[in-house]
Amino acid sequence: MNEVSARWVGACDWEYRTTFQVDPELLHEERIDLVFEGLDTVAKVALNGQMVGTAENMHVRHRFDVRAVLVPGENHLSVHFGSAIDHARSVEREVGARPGVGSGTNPQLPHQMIRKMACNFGWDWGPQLVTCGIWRPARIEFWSAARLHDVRPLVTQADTQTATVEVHADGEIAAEASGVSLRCVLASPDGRVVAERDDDWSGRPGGDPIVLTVDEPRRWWPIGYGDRPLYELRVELVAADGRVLDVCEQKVGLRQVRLITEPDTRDGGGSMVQGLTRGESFHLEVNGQRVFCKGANWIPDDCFPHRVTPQRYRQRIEQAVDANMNMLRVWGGGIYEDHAFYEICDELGVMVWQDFGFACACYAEEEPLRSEVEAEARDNVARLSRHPSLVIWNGCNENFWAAFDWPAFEGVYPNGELTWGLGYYLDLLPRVVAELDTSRPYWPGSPFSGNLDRHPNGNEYGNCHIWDVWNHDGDYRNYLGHFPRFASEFGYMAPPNWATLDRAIPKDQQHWSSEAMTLHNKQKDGIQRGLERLADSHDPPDRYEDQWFIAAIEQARAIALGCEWFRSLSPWCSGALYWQLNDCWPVTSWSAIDGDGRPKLMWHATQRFFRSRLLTLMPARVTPSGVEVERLAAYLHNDHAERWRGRMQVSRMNVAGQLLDTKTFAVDVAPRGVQKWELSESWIGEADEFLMAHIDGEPTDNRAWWFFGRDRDVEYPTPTLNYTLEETDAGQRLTVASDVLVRELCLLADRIEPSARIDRQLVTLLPGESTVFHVTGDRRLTLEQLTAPDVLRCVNGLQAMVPTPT
Ligand code: BMA
Repeated sequence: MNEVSARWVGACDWEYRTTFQVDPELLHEERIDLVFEGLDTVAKVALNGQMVGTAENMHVRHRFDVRAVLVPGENHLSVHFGSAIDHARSVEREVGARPGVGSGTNPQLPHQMIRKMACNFGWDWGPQLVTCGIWRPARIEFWSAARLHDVRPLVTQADTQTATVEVHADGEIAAEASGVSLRCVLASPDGRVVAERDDDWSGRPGGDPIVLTVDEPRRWWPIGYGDRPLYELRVELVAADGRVLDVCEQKVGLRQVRLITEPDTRDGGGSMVQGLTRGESFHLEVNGQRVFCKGANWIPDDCFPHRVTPQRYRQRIEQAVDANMNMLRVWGGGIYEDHAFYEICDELGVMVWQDFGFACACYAEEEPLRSEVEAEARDNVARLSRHPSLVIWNGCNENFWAAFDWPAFEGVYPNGELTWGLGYYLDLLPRVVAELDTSRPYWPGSPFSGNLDRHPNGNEYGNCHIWDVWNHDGDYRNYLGHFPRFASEFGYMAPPNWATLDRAIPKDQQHWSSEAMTLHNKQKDGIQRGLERLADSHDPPDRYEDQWFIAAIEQARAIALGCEWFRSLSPWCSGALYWQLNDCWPVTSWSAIDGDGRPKLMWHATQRFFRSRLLTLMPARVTPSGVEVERLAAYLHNDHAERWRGRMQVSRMNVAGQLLDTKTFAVDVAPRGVQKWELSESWIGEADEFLMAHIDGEPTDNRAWWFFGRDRDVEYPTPTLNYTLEETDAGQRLTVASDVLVRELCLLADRIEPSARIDRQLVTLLPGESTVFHVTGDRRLTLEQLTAPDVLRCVNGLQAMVPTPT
């Protein structure tokens, strides 16, 4: 409950003070700047009692001239922060109140009236902890003649023969310095100079770039499509007398990105799924190669973002890569992340979809906000344009959709009188991108359908967010009623892992709707909705342990179904980014990784459904009603550059273990292709039946399953499990064998040891099969601990809720 007791912090003004010494020698430099990489947010900066600057935007860098104020010896710096809440309210009075949502169960605050990370005011997964302070590094720069500010190496073209890098160097000339020139040297990843040029330099943004041409470039590719060679760019400012005045070194990835939006020339746009009509493509192409974007949405990884170190970014992004993702969408209600985030993405080949900072609200286009918005767009486009991983700029999160038809936004569009941000998304932001960054596309919104004549969240055009499944329709099989061109959000809630709950929620409050659990579930009606979802397929149990397990399993199944279906729609669909990868604190949310960095069961499911070679059983055609499936088909997804050949076996069985039918097919999937085998209607089975498909030579993890019944209606057999525990150099191996079908076996070892990590979860075994769990952590666990009732669990036995392993 600490969130509530800390809320007063955001309502106060704060002052930060420090004293520092200056070496008199340094005062010989012509210019002295006090530089803040980030001030959060409404600040007045004074040096030695004199005001040197003000700030009202968390998302921009600030530079204040302190030449006249700085003294040799002792100096006193103070930064006074006004309450961000008061500031937002006063701007609201000035420009007029506007609708905004997002804060979930937190008290509603006008987050859109200040340029500060919106979710700091609380979100439907985040606490309301309105921060204030110096959140990124600060320093004093002493310099003479000229300095570099941002270097934007824009890769405007990259094919197999040549790549073009336009080096734009923005900076400043101190006084009368003339004859300053710019020298650019580009070296290949193995250190060979491949391009080099000198030119005059005006220091002004918008000046002519230095154009470097690289022959036979080694191109940067997203993970799964090729390597990620990074070239080294060195840019020097050189004075007339040959002195080097400033240097900037950066890594450059040579790649070309395009967003292809073209009308379909045939029904379904080439998809194997029947029943699709026509619309317009929406896909990203990197180096001329179409990519299917597999990933999730990224939110600030901590409610106090300064705590997110490069190591933590790496851990989180590696978790995304280990789950076979190739894209993260940095969502607009958070922050423009640190370079470290994008550098790791550059290195690992994770494409970044970057939103501008607008989410779920109407944004005034008048002053004092307008200039801040422009400054912020310019600053961040200039700062981040060097990263090859950043493949698309996006105007806003859900603001078109909200203006079109969200109840709280009634009267905003088309005939409303107040501005709501349209001019930002369709004019200001694309203008800034066109001026400063010609190396990647811009798209006005997520979702957006290409023009204002169409609903922004349709299936046939642009990208879409699918929220009616979790929020309204219930049964997650309704994902099958959607056929997006690019699904940039869809989510299903589940609680955090046990060790995370234990840290944050007292034991006696670990139940579905205790006071603490309610505070740690921020969706309006989230508690109730979660219970309704539990009831979709089960008779909800009383014990929280059982509710927890069902919620975690259902989240994994729901998002697996959505992602496998959207992949099956390819090439009609070209992206599945679920909501959301991470959390910023311990909370019941839609995340795959909880607030303490522990993967949920859904993360383990992600490893399978985002595999580059995936076998899945899905409907043969679009089912507008969602749940009713008339025919199934096996789809093989081959995201490799080589063909996928083999023999596929599809079997119809019942949960008692009887084989009812089986078929084999010769498989030959084209590189980067999808192949489909339709099964006859007679393969639609009874509630206690299921289909299983497998390809010779593929690991058993890559089997596809389709269970016809809801758990409530299926009598899974009671397993007699056999266990063996072995010690290994890395940790422990638990082998589990079963005599009967076991559905979704999980080892929830963090219940007994918070540091425990398990390599796999959700393992379905046929009668007579076994599986091995690798356990690592700070402590060895006993067989008894690992096989205790709430630790080793499966779906069998859920009806009775009596754990039955022997
Ligand atoms: C969408 C997102 C977020 C939100 C999520 C869950 O609206 O863009 O704003 O957290 O759904 O409701």
